[in-house]
Amino acid sequence: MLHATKVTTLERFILDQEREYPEATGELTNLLYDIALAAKIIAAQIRRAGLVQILGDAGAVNVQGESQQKLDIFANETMKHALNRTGRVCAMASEEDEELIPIPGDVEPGRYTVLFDPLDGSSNIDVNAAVGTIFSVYSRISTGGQGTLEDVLQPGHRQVAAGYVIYGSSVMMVYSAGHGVHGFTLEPTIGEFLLSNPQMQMPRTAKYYSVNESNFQRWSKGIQAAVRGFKGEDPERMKAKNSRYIGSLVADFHRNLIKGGIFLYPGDNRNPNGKLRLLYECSPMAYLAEQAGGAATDGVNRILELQPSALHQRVPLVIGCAEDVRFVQESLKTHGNTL
Ligand code: P6P
Repeated sequence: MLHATKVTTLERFILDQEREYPEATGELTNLLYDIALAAKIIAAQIRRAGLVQILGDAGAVNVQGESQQKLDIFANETMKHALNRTGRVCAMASEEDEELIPIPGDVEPGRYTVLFDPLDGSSNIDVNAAVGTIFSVYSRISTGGQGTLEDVLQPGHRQVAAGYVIYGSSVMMVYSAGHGVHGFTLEPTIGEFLLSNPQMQMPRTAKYYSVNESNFQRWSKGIQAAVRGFKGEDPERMKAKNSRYIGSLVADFHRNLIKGGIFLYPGDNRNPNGKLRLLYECSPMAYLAEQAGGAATDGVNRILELQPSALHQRVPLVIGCAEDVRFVQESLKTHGNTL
């Protein structure tokens, strides 16, 4: 039974945060609502996916050369329409759009840029596995008019907010604006995100390791040694961890955030920079990981310090409990990181 006095909506929580942290402005608050609205619309469409025959490839192919599911397109258009006429955004970037996304000419560009993967893990839709939306928010650098590449190609430590929505057994929005990580669960009967996981903290060590082991033969010796360590090759050094891999970054990250885990998408001798994109997958997840007491590297370097050079550039990712991220760094030092 819902009691208005007992629930904290996303709106009330953000307004309380705004009061507590004077540097937070109403604009960023409203931007997070805009994203929450898009999430509710996407969630509703995903729930209906099996019924309205929008499963299956839309025939188009995205900039990554991956076939676009109709829900990919829907989620992308929903995110763009929720943001582009608010006057809060000067430019956007999306996994589904090759170029920077401008703001309509009749709208005064705002002070933020938003980068997003509108439907990450979409290949899992047809098998009803969890998928997600990932978002990253920066303050613009350029001084007015349409946003430019300079406004989006920023290192992750300059993010003012980041988060994801996971469309799973329930729909959750997890975000940080620099003061901890907070999780909200969608209460569908009232269409509100309610605070369910305040101040989320990653456990100190990982219970799970999460990696696509079919790539094992193509990894560097250092990554191979680290994964053997996670499997308990040297129990004196590290007990064996459970293996869990959903193949959806948001779902794998969300489990690791709550239960404690380490996720790896390393480079290999076929794709030296791995598969995941720096700007709208690795940087926002790294921001959350650090805010929750975890860590994120490309194996060696802190993700949040990488200077992006292109919208869709890929980087290797090692993210999760800080102790285990350090273990991978040590393994690369000891065994080498050449592919
Ligand atoms: P693989 C989904 O396509 C995605 O971009 C991430 O969500 C996920 O972590 C990764 O790719 C899975 O890739 O090669 O293991 O199927």
